[in-house]
Amino acid sequence: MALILRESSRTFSEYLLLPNLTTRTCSPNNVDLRTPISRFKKGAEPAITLNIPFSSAIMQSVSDHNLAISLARCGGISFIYQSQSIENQVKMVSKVKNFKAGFVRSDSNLKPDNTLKDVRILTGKTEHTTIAITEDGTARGKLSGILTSRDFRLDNCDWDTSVSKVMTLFKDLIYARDNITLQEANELIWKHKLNSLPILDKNDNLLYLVFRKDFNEHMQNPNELIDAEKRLIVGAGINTRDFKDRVPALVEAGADIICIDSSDGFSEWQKDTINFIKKNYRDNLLVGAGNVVDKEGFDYLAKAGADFIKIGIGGGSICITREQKGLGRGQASSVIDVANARNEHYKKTGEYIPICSDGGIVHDYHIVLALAMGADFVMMGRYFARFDESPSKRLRIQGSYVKEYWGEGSERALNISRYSFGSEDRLSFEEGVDVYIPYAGKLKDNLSLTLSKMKSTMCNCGALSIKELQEKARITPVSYTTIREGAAHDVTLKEKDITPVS
Ligand code: MZP
Repeated sequence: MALILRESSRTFSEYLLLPNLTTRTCSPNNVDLRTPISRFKKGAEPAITLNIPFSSAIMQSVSDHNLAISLARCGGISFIYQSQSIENQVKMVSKVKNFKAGFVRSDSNLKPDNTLKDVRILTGKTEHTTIAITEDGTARGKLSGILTSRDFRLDNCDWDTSVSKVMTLFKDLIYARDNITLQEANELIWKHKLNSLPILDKNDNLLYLVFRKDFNEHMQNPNELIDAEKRLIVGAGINTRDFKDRVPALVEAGADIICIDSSDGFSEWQKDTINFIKKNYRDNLLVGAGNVVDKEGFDYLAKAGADFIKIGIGGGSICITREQKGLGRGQASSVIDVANARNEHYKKTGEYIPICSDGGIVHDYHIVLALAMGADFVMMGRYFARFDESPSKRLRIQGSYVKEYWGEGSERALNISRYSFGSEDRLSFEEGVDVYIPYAGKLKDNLSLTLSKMKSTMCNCGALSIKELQEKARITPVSYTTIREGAAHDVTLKEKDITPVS
């Protein structure tokens, strides 16, 4: 007969946190959300520490280079999706690694013999008023000059005048070379009262422009997650099939950490993949594995050598694995069980393996619960897919803006390597759905609201760090009526668009 667990499986919504003594030092400004993402020995430092405990899901509708750049600039990490060709994934990773905050590739470019009429057409399209004039009219051409709206009068000019007659000539420009830091570039901008500073290679080809107007924004990203060379940190998904080709290509592109993308990580294929990585790269390449939901799964992947372990089966907002296959476990129960196994492993071996709660975060407080239950960081799909920076389309449906979001197990994503076994080469049935979610605007704005709520909750729990939260938090299971009592009840909510009757 099957082994039947006594405890039923629970989700985050079935728990609440109890307040602890909030001391005077407990203010949100003092809360430190840094957290390890890779295996480390007692007393040592992990190779990568996140500045906020957030990672974005290995999904087509979530983690491309744009989202990865925005999230890393806020202190978290994206894992660029692997359900695409190696070549495309490598391009995305390279874009993140080559991104230089504040160094913008010029999107308005003309040749010296273009006319002011061409300028009018171009600025009408881009709405940008700084135009790089290069010999061949491309963003990477040899710089001939810069033209801005201050170089000619809109109300009194001959539209057939050639650009070369009015632009600031190259010989009169202040520019810098590629090895300049952002801070040095900004100092030059202020010193010479410039609006923009061209950055050139040694042959005077244009590489980037640094704009004065972006100065403040750069100063506002103190949490940026960067490597030793000050490049943004990025992760990448891999699978258990083409890893022998995909991993070297991702390493070459500069991926800082990789993660095996699978709906069920308790498998010999994961072990083989980790073995390959550890044999060829030793500890120079960090690899996460998963997903698992219990001690057995954790112990297997820990022994195989995973640097972090991801938890969750069936809890994702777009996931129908539990309906289709009757497989999975409530996310809270999974995290609690795996966290206990991780702590046991730490006690026994002195080796700490970070764990990630993946999927099923509905409310911001669920993140705090996941951390309090032992997770070191969370991975989210729906949360990030709502933002401008995610790769999916924004649409307007019945007057409201929505974004598209689809599961990796849906027909649309066709992520065969995540859902089928061995060398099976087709999806016989779907495990995910293709949906709309409410559009939410910019990643940075939403993230700062979530972080404020999390820090505030942590202060209520008397904790100034994730570690302290895990040591001090008291958590209670709740009944259905307690959950109902937690929302506004026995009142009539005012609808915002009701017009008062005078
Ligand atoms: P959520 O944040 O939208 O609730 O869940 C995102 C997580 O769901 C992903 O990180 C991944 O583990 C999982 N996922 C992605 N696609 C599917 C599917 O199609 C899925 N079933 O379960």
